[in-house]
Parts: sequence; structure tokens; C-alpha cells
Amino acid sequence: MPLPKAELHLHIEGTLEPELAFELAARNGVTLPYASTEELRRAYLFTDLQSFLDLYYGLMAVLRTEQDFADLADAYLARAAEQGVRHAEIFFDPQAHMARGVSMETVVGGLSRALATSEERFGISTLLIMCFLRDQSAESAMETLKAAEPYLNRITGVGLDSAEAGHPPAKFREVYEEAGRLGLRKVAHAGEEGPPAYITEALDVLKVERIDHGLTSMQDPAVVERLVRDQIPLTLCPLSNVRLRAVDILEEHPLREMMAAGLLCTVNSDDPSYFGGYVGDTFHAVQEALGLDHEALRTLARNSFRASFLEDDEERRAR
Ligand code: ES4
Ligand code: ZN
Repeated sequence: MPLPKAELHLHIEGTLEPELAFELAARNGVTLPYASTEELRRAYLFTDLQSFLDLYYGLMAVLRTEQDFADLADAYLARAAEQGVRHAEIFFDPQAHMARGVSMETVVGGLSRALATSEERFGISTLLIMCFLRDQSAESAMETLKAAEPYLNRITGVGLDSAEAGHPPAKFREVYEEAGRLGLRKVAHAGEEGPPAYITEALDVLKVERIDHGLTSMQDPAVVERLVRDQIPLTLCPLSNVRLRAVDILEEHPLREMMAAGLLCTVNSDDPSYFGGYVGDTFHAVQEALGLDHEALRTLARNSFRASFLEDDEERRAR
């Protein structure tokens, strides 16, 4: 029995397996620039975040209809259930779809249709976090937030993803202020490839409650001290860090040091189809590579619920 856990850093588009990509391509009459699933898999040799993002956005061309998004979410939920996931906070990238003429209605409609019955079918509670693409303009992010207003009953929070370098969190101050006024929870990717100062900026300017990645916090003791003091959760993605060359090999991932420093660490899969494993696989991989004992794994699983927005809702109801 895998350890029950929550997954807090998961891009639904990053769960698109090559087999489903080819199935959707055939269904939608989309021609992919790969001859086979094997050839596509062989293209998953990334040199950095951008080299991954280019392939990731390209492959999204197969996602066209509400049914496609429902099928994508269903495939993820089935895999996640096998890996002990009991709660998932799921990112999606509406700008990447709307740029291709796929509406917010189609994206949120398909995802939320699958998620609505996830508890009964898979034993997984879910919520949706809409991400803004930080390499696009703040105006585009604001338009995306406006386009999402009719669907806010199905969206719990906002996040910030895509290419980090040169796109500091402060660029999105107003969008995050507006999201707060609309009652949305706030997270942001920070310190994946970008400097530790971006982590502080996401906290101070965007008022985020959680940091996605936060890996580079270890370069600045003052940032670590702040994150420890305020017990800000970090959603680490060790397999992603290896595949995107943020760390050389998993054995050199600083997870152990981060936990020992008192950081509130969680372990997540990010884009499991591309990075070699779902969240249970990721737990196994760090256990092996870093020699984590069962107690450390239990701490990581417990942290995943503590850091979730679910826990918070329960705490709030209890008060
Ligand atoms: C992402 Cl690994 C990663 N980093 C930033 N943005 C992303 N979107 C999907 N995966
Ligand atoms: Zn991510």
C-alpha cells in the first residue's frame, strides 16, 4: 500500500502521456511531428526549463475539445490513485490553450467534469489552480483572470508558471491583487531556475501562501530563515529538477538538507509524463537516492496534507 499523500504541484498538461497524445491527435486530425510514441519519448532529453517548455506547449496542440480535457484528467486520476494520492491540487495553463483558439469554457468544462466525480471513482479530492504564463504580459494575465470569472466556483486559486528567468513575480502584482479580491488562493513558481530574491518577492509582493519549487532558497540563508520562520510550504519536484538540469543527479538533490533546515517541504511530480514518474514513483526515487527512512517519508506525506488548501478549509471550519 503506497503512503496516502496529497499532490500539490502537478500541471495537468504535463500528465499527457505519448499514447494519449497520439490517440487525441488521431481523433482531432492533428499531425504530430513525431512518427511514433517511441520517437516522441526519445525527444524528452531536456537541457533546461525552456527546452522542456517548447516541447510541452507544442504537444498541447492535440488538446482541442472538452472531452479531451476530461480524458486527460481521468488518465491522471487513475495513475494518481495507484500511487496513493488522496488529494490533488491541479494546475492548468489556460493561456496556452486560448492562444490556440480553445476557450476557457472548454478547458474548465472538461477538467471540472472529470474532477466532479473523482472522489467517488478514485477516492481523490481535487481542486483547480489556474496558472498565468509569466513570460507573457501582465495584461494578458489580467484578461485571463477576467475570462475565468464565470468559472470561479470551480477554481480555487491562481499560480504563476512557465519561463522564470527575467520574469520577476512583481510583474504580476495587480493581477494577484485582483485575484485576492475575488477570493482566490495564491501560489507561484519561484526559485526553480530564478534567484532566491524571486521567492521573497513572491511572498512580499504577490502575497502567495505557498512557493512552487523554492529550490534556490538554499543559495541564501536569509531566505531559508524567512521560509522556516513563517513555515511557508515548498512544493519541491526532485525528478523535474534532475530532468531540467537544475541539479545534476538525484543523489545531489538538497531535499535532506532542506528538511533538516526546518523547511516545510513537500515532494511532487510537476509534469510526470515528461520527467519519469508520478508522485509515488518520486517518493521511491528520493528514498533510494537520498537514503530517506520511513519516518522522513511519513513526514513528507504529512507535510503534503498540512500544506494543502484542503487542510486549511478544515481548520477554518473547525474554528
Ligand atoms: C513547468 Cl517544470 C515547470 N516550470 C515552470 N512552468 C511549468 N509549466 C509546466 N511545467
Ligand atoms: Zn511546475
